[in-house]
Amino acid sequence: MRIYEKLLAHKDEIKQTHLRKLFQDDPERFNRFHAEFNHFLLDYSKNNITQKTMDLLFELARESGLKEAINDMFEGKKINTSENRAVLHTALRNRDNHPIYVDGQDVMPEINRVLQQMKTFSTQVRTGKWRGATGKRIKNVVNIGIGGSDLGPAMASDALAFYRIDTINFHFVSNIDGTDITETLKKCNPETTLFIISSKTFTTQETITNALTAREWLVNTLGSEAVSKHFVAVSTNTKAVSEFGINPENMFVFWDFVGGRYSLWGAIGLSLMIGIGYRNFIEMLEGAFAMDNHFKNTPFEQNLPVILGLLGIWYTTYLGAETYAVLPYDQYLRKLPLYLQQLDMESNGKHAKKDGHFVDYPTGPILFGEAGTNGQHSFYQLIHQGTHLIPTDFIAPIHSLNETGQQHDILLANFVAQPEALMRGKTADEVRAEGVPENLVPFKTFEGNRPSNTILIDKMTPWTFGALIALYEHKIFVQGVIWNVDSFDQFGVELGKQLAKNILPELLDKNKEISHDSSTNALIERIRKSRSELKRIK
Ligand code: G6Q
Repeated sequence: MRIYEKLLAHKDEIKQTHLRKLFQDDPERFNRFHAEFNHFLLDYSKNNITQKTMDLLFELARESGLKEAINDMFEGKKINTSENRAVLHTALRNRDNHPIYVDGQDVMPEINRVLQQMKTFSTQVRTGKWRGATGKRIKNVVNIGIGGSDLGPAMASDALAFYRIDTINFHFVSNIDGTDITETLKKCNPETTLFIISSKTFTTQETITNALTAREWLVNTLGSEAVSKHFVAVSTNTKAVSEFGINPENMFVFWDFVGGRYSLWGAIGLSLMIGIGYRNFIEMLEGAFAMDNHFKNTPFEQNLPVILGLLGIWYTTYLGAETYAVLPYDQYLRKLPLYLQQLDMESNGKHAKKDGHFVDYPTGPILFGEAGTNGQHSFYQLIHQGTHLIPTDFIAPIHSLNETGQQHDILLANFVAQPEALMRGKTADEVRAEGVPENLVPFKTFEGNRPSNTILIDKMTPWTFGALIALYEHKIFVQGVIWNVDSFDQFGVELGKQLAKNILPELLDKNKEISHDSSTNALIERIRKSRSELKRIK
C-alpha cells in the first residue's frame, strides 16, 4: 500500500477516537508529543494523532524527498522551477558566512556588503548624523511598499516595537487607496521625514503611485533638491530607481533569489533596522539562522517545522480541514496572522503541481487569526461550537516585556485554557451536573476533540522573533514539498492586476466602449456616471 493510502485508511481510526480518551489512556501523551528547541516548546499532544499517525507522516515526508528538498534549498539549487530561480532568503541570515553559490558565484560577499550599507545608513539616521535637507533630524520614517515589501517590515516593526528607538515614528503605506498616504502624511513634517520606497521591481503600480504623491508633497515644500535627503530605495531595479530621482548611492539592493514575502531579512528590513538598530537586527538574523540549522540538521521526529508542516498536511489533505487559525497571545504579534496569510496562502495556494499537472488533493489552507484574548471575544465561538474542523496554533511568550498588574498571568491562563477547552470539550452530562435546565443542555455542550498546537516561547526578543518567523517559513516549505507545488511563485495575483489595467482607461473615459459581462459593465457604468457627476459638482 502506498503511504497516501495508508494515511487515508488510518484517518478512519483517528476520526473515531476522542482526544479526551487519548489523554486518559496515555499519561505519557505530552512527553510523547512535544519537542523543544532553544527558547521554544512545541506541545502538539492536543492533535488528533497517535504514534502511528506521526510514524506514517514521517514516512510520507521521507517518501516525498523532504530531506533532499531541504538541502537543495539551502544549497541554492533553482527550486523555484516555474521562475527558474534559487530560493535563498536563508542566505540573508547565513551568520557563519559559509559560501553559498548561485550560478557558480558566492552570493555572500554581496549580501554582506548590503548589510554593511544598511548598518551605516541606519546608524546615521538613528544618531542624527543623517539630516533632512534643512538640517533637521529624521523623526518619521515612511516605508512605501506593498505585499512582501510591506507586510514583513510592518509586522516586524510592531513585533519588536519594545526594542525600537523612541525618537522616530514608523509608518507603513501600502494601499493604493489614497487614504493611506494622505492620513500618513498628515502625521509627518517634510523637513523631518524619510521615505523608503521598497519595491523589488520598482514598477508596482501602488508603490510607485504612492511614492510619486509623497515626492510631490515633499517637493512642494522643500523643492526637488531635497529629494536625495528624504528618499531612499530598496529594489533590484537600479534604472527605475534613478529615473524616479533617487540617487543610486541611496539604493539598497536585493536579488532575484529572494522572494518578496521572504525578503524581511535583507534590505526590505531597512525601516526595521532603523527602528531596532543594527545589533538587534543581527540578533533577529541569528535567531532565524539557528532555526535554519535546526531545520536542516535535526531528525524529523524532533524537528519543529517538519512536525508543524506534517500536522497541517494531516488536517488539510486527510481530515478535510479547509482553514487554519494562528492565535498569538502577544499584543506585539498582532500582525502575525496578516503576515502569515501572505506567507502561507501565496506560497501554497496553488493548483498546479511542479510537473504542470493539476493536483487532485487540497493544498494550502485558508489562514486567519487574531491576537488573544481579542479573538476569544469574537470568532472563537465558531472554533468551539461551529461545524468546521479548524486546527489552531496558540503562541505565547512566558515572560512579558510589560509586566504590569496581573495582565500577563491572566493572558497566560487564557492561553492555556483555550486549547484545553478545545480538546476536552464539555459533555451533556457535565452540563446537566451543573444544574443547567434540560432545554439549554445542547447549547451549553462542547463537543471538544478540536486540535491545537501550543507554542511557548520564553520571551519575545529579536532572536526568538527571528526564529519564530523562520519556523513558519520552513513549515510552509515542508508542506509545499509534500503537496509538490512551487511555493515560491505567485502567478495567481496576476490576472486581477491585468484586468484592472484594462479597466482603468474605461473608468476615465465615459465614451469608451466596454464589452465585459453584464455585471462588470454595469459596475463600470455606475462608477463612471457617479464620478462624472461629482466632477461637474466640483
Ligand atoms: C511576494 C510577492 C508580492 C510582492 C509585491 C510587491 O512574495 O512577490 O507580494 O512583494 O507584489 O512587489 P514589488 O516589491 O516588486 O513592488
